[in-house]
Amino acid sequence: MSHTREILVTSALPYANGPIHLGHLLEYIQTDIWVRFQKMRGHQCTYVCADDAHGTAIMLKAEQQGITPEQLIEQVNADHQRDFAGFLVNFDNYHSTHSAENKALSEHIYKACRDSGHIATRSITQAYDPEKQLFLADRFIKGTCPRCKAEDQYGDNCENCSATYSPMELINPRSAISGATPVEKESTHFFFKLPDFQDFLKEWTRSGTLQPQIANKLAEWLDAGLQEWDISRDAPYFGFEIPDEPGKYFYVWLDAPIGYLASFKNLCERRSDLDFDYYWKKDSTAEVYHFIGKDIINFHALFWPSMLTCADFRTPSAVFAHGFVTVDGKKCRSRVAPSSRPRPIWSI
Ligand code: B3M
Ligand code: ZN
Repeated sequence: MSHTREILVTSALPYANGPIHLGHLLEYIQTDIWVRFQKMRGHQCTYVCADDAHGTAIMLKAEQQGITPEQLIEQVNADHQRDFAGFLVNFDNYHSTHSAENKALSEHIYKACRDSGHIATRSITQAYDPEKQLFLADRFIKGTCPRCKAEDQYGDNCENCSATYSPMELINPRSAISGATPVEKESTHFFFKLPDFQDFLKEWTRSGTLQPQIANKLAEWLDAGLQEWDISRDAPYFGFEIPDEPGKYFYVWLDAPIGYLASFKNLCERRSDLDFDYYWKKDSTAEVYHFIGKDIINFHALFWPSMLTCADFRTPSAVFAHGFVTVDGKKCRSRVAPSSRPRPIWSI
């Protein structure tokens, strides 16, 4: 069959630390309908996805269950694929970010950013769990709010009085993992120099790639000035080690969108009618669309096009952002709930 357009479509990659819920399904079913429509029109339309398999939450959950992270992500991948099949979400490929393709592509993109001068290195101070020997992200620290004295609040904001603070300002801060009192500790981190892409992004976000409401929201950030993005995490971490930097790992959000490329590459290896380089070369006439939730627009419309540009890949044709499923006006285990929202460690 002859086709007139070549279209690659993705949905956000679900975290490999829990089951698919209603909020996820909104997005996959929406994308699936769009893909089916394009296929029915006779276009070559390819829908890829993958599990987002890295990060501290996955490492800790595997530990709790007494299994390796590799075992955990394999089980969750099987569950996810079963549930998607049950809802007839028809991916052309479902892969994992913990894959050989993703490792190679992440290293390639990182090196392109580094070698063109867009990676900075500096020492930062963070909270550290001396018992567990682990740097603690804000959501893994709890204590009493310094303002209203509400107990059991997370490290970055108070759910009672909405105060925002740094975790070490909490009264009686403790690690949500071990209960130990965190100490401050320095380590070297790697940063992607997002401000270098300010002009490019001002142009790109207004070039028809985004819904106007989304472009307006991004314009607020772009006008306020962009910050460098911390792309590294210290061992122990479940992810890919940074090339030439032993003990340092890519932050999960660095290799997550690269998972779109990796899943497509994995498919291209078995499909002679699909050419990875043709789809992803600069100025390709193929089209690339990402369906995502509005909470992760910064990753897809700021960091992602900048990183792709650095590595001489094309940028997405458009990013389609949707809102949240609500029941009686409340987020119903919406897409951010199970993983990226602060939650106590015992219910991760
Ligand atoms: N796993 C978070 C989320 O589902 C993250 C998406 C990755 S998309 C590259 O909201
Ligand atoms: Zn408070």
